[in-house]
Order: sequence, then C-alpha cells, then structure tokens
Amino acid sequence: MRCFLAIELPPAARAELEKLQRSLRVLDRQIRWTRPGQIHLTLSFLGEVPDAEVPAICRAVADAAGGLPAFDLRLEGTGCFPPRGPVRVIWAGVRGDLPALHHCQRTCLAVLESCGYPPEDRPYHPHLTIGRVRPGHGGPDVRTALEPVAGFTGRSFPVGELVLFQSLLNPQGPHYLPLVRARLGPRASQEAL
Ligand code: 2AM
Repeated sequence: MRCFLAIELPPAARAELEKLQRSLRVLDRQIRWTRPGQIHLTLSFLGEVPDAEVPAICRAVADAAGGLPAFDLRLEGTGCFPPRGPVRVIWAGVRGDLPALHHCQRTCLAVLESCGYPPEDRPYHPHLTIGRVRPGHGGPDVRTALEPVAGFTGRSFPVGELVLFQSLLNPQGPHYLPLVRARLGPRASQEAL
C-alpha cells in the first residue's frame, strides 16, 4: 500500500485553510482544491509498502514518537510549487517551533530508513497542499492571485501525534486513511485503527 507519515491538523486550523481557499475563489476554474479534512503536513512519503511490513513501521514510528517532545505550530504564508514557471501546487506554510518540526522530521526519516525506506532525495519544505493546478492552468495569474493572501496567518496549535496514512488513489482524487497514530512524548502509545 502507498503510505506517508504526516501531522494532522486540528479542526480550527482546517477551518482557517477552508477560509483561505474561499478567499481564492477567483482561481476555482484553474485549481482542484484539497478538501479541508484531507489537508495534512507530510513528514515523509514512503511510497509502496508491502502489507507485511506495515506493523513493523507502525512500531518504529511509535517508538520514535515517544522520544520526541510535542510542539506548537501555526499556519502562515502561502506559496506555489515550483517556485518559478508553471504552477502545479498551491500551499500554505507553517511557522512556530520549526526547529522542533525539523528535528521530528529528521528523526522520523532516520527511523524509516532503518526500516528500509530511504528518504527522498530533495530538501524538506514543510507545506500544506491546499490546491493542485488543473493541467495547463498554472500561468502567472495564479501567482498574482496569491499576492493578497501573502500575509495569511493562523492561530498556534499543538502537535501531539504523528499519523501514518495509507493513500488511496481514486478517480475522484486521493483518499487518506489513518493506519496508526503515534503520540509524541514519553507516554507514547500506539493505537491501531
Ligand atoms: P504534496 O501535497 O506536496 O503532493 C500524499 O501524497 C502526501 O505525500 C502529500 O502530502 C504529498 O505531498 C506527499 N508526497 C511527498 N512526496 C511524494 C511523492 N513522491 N509522491 C506523492 N506524494 C508525495
């Protein structure tokens, strides 16, 4: 199954992103908006994982999470991928305790590597994909439309767990299914769903 490790957003942060998407309605024809309930902060994309290996990965992630502190983040800023040329993705950024986020992400990468899943060969840019450009619609007007929301900012929220997701690719778009939640902090426990 196709898997990735991520941080889920609390409902208030999802609501902030939904409001941001609504303020960008001028782009409705060009962008497929991510459903707010599906928006997440990816730490690592594992790709295809054989079913038999999932329990060991869940255990390794839960162990790693137990050694990491909880931390706070907030949504802030917007941007596009790639940084120049035709736009493919519109994202919201995060601020707050970024050193803790990067430490958490690096620790997870090391743990996943020890399970046989080496990291992707590109730097980590924490982001929340709020929309994907429909083919052929990523012209400079997309970047222009984002200018008024450059100052987008949300309220601080606690990050207390990591979630291993299965990504199901459907014709209507991807669906993300939580496989395991691993609490950050010394009393980490694993809750199989
Ligand atoms: P994205 O939102 O920037 O596309 C599930 O696909 C999650 O894993 C998404 O958050 C996606 O990031 C992320 N991801 C990272 N690398 C990926 C890859 N090579 N293929 C698909 N998704 C990837």
